[in-house]
Amino acid sequence: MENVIADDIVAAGNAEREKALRTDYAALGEQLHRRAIDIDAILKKLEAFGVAIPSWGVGTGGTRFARFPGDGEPRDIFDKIEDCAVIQQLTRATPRVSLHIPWDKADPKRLKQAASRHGLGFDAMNSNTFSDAKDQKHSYKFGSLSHADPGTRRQAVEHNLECIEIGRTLGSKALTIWIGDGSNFPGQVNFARAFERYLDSVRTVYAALPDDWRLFTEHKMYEPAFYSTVVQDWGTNYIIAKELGDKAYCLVDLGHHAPNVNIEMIVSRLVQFGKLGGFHFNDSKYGDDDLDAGSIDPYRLFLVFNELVDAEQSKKKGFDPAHMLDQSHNVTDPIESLMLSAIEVQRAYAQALLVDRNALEAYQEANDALMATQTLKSAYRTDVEPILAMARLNTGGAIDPVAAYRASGYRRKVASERPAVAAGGGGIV
Ligand SMILES: [Mn+2]
Repeated sequence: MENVIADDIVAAGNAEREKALRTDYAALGEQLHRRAIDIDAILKKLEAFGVAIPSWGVGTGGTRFARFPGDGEPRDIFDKIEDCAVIQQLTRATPRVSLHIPWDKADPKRLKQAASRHGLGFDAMNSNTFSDAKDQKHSYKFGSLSHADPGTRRQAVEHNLECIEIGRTLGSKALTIWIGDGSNFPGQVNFARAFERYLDSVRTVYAALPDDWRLFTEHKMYEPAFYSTVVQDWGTNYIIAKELGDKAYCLVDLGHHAPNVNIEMIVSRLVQFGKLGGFHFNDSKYGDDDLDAGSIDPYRLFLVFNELVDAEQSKKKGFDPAHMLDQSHNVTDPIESLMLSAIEVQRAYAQALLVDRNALEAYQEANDALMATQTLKSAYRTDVEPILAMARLNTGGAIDPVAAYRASGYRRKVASERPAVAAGGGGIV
């Protein structure tokens, strides 16, 4: 396996920090021991935990107003894989890349080689019927899988079938469908007919799914359509997964809900009825869906993981959610943002593992609201950084990934090798 960042740079940074880390880890271990928690068992779980990087996330995003390109942005999927390899090498938390077709279209053999050279695998495939590809026959201006015209729907279905075919050769095991279909004016679209057409289309895609694959459908409240959206919320998404069958699951993108919606409760419902497929992690403040995971409301991220750990520990049948980041970086180096976001997701998982579930249940049964919520808070307040850093050290990563990355000069190096790119995928789904 080929490391992109020189091993001696990572080793030098770790040597500087290892002693302090071991002291902090031992102190936290003692503290957790008093709470009857085995720190090494938590560490093992964290070492095995991964979240996928979206290929489009390593380029600078942009808004509908402007895009301000960064230095040394990836020019194609092979540059993107190299950037993803840096994130994985330093964090050891992102072993897979989630591809987007057609943005990442390339010879599958070369793709596979490029990824395995860096020890990376492929996560869910993402189709794109929310923008028109070059030379495509029918436009998606008025929709894709739910379009009024059967020819346009067929084209959108065929694109999804192609994504499955590409994914098969790459070793992917899932297809994620998000569509921008909807309307901007009351009366523009008949809600029921549009949804019926969507279901018809997606049934054809589902029928082509290999036996060991899963289909994830992703809901989003609005944007690009601003009056109505065909797959607008988790209720509609649940209906889709239910209509399609056992291989169909709902994907929850944290930024795709109205502000203040209780997302952890949606997660619980989907888990309870066996339809939680996975996540696109990010954060948001208003109606946006692109800020760095854990940057605005880390407590909410923790509460989501609290539900996931609850499900994991109660050994719910078929419970195996996919974890992916989906965010867009406008003012930071995408590699740094993605490294820290992956760590934020890990942190929420580690904190959720610390919840005393027996105590919590007892407080719930006794209607002790105050102590129940304190049980969550005491897990959330624990600084688990030594566990995360130790997991990185043990698996060959960097104790401080951003410091190692900056010391490596990687961005300066690729800036001189990669001519500036004007456009690129913007992390908009
Ligand atoms: Mn998404």
